[in-house]
Amino acid sequence: MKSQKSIDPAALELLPKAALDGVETVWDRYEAQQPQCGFGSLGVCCRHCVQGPCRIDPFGNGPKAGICGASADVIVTRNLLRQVAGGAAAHVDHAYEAVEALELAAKGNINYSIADETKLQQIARGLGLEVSDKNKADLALEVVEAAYADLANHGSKPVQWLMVNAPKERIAVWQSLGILPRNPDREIREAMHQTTMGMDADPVNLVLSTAKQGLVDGYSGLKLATDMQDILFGTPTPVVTEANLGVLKEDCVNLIVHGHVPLLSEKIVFWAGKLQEEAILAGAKGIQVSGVCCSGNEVLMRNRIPLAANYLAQELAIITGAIDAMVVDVQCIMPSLAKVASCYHTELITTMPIVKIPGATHVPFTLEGADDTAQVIVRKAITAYGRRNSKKIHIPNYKQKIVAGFSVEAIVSALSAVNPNQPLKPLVDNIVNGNIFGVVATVGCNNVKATQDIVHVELVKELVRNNVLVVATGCSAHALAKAGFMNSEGTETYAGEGLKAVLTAIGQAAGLGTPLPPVLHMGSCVDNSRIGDLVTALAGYLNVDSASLPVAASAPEPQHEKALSIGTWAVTMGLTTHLGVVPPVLGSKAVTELLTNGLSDVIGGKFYVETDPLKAAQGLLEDIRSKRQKLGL
Ligand code: BF8
Ligand code: SF4
Repeated sequence: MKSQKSIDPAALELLPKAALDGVETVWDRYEAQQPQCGFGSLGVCCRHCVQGPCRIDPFGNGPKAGICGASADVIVTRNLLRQVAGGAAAHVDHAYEAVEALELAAKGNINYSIADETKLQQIARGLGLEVSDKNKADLALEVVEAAYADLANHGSKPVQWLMVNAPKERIAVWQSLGILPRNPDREIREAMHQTTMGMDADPVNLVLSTAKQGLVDGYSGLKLATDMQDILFGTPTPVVTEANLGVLKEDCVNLIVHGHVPLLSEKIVFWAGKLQEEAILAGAKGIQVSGVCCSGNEVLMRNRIPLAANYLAQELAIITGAIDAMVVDVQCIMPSLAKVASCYHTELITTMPIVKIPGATHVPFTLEGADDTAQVIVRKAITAYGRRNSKKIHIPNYKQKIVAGFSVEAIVSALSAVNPNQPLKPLVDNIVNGNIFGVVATVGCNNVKATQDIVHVELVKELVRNNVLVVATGCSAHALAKAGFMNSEGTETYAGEGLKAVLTAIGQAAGLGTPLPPVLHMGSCVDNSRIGDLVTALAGYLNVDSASLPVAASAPEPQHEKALSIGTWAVTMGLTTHLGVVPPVLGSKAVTELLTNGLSDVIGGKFYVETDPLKAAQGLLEDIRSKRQKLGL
């Protein structure tokens, strides 16, 4: 078992407080789970029918098949397909709600505006819609119609959001493999069908269907969600703020937004601004909103809201004793939060019909009543402030300055300062001349099986030292923000000479007066679509397949099914995709071999599993080196 729980100094400072306060954390429960089931860890346990559970003996002495005859290969791939479909379902559901919001906003039925008409027009044009002199509400409705058409497609036409956004060379590969998705809901349903008792027993076929779920995730989940959210709330531009629990303010009402969808958190941010006076009347200096997980990333990118904590520290945020209310929407919300909150004055507020936690206050969120709900929640935080127990408050004094908000549009705009006509040219030229060795996207979660943040930080340290430009999202972005990789000092401290020179030149040309940070924060986990857009743009500019670019992906500490589906999408894009925590597939040698090797001949990308961050960095550098060689660089 790993020795240290976290490398985050704020977390390390709060863990003894948790013990002192008698509060159980994720690390305690992890210990209580030891040893974790070997069958489950290897992926060779099946509960898909009531004859089971069945398990395969990994040592070959006991059963070699489930009661129905399913082999280890079949059980492992069926489980993987279900997990990836689960991740895709979460993202498609998220995207669907954003489409609904845009529809209601365009019809004037809810109090949300269409903030970014330029992005709306760009998306409409991409879909082949006529844009000229349509008012934005009408155009938005046409875009909404196109989005709904994907979700209601009963024919065999591929998902349009994929066809208009994915690299052409990739579409040809996916078509030849027969994995172009038709309708996201239908594909997810089909995956459940394909994996129920007595269905597919061909591991290769099951892996291909898993790849198809990756495409569902990438285009009908991530890309669709980001597109809708940018239209509604604006495309991010660079913002300067701070990260880590030191952003909490002892003399302010501290309100945390946690979860993933910005539909509510945007309103919370707005009303927290409006209701400052009420907080002052209650004796506070004001209201400090800060973010946990991806709701945090969303309001950071667009509203400069500071980041408080990533996934593994969500309980510790409450353990500071300084959180007056934590409002959650969907995904990555530990059910333990209610129990933790009950040890303090913190009001835990659930809002969504599919996320209720006994012990929390449920304030139902609807798009129609969003402003009222947000005010109720902000006022609950103000009221809770009056119940604080000063003896229980301890805010660790750790925070880092960060620059975030790097949408593709923001990156292109910074590069345009160097070359207005061909903004991608300076980036590509520097990749060609070796100043930038390659690009790695680090994404995904914390996982309690790894020391919190260590794989993100140690991997990225080594990559940027070797002149790799890193782009990050999700909890990886939080980890790197806290560790000081998202400010210009980070460039001085960590970047290799070539990378430093490029970041400095772009920073100067863009009028920032300082270098760009070595890690660009591109947003929440659905904003991995932005990374996909960047990769697609680079491939398009160079007129090569994205699989041949010196670009790789990494989920250093993945925990969620969503991280597996995002990783699968990255593999379908042709990228070598590192996982720093072993996924439950090792029970099948054949499947492991297929995922980590064989797949690359078929689809261009593959998974690369390595738990040691330094070795992983070497592996990714090697991968980039060989791609550079093949390009003649
Ligand atoms: O969607 S990185 S722990 S918060 S799943 Fe969850 Fe993983 Fe964090 Fe964001 Ni993404
Ligand atoms: Fe066992 Fe087969 Fe049923 Fe799975 S589907 S539980 S392997 S009998």
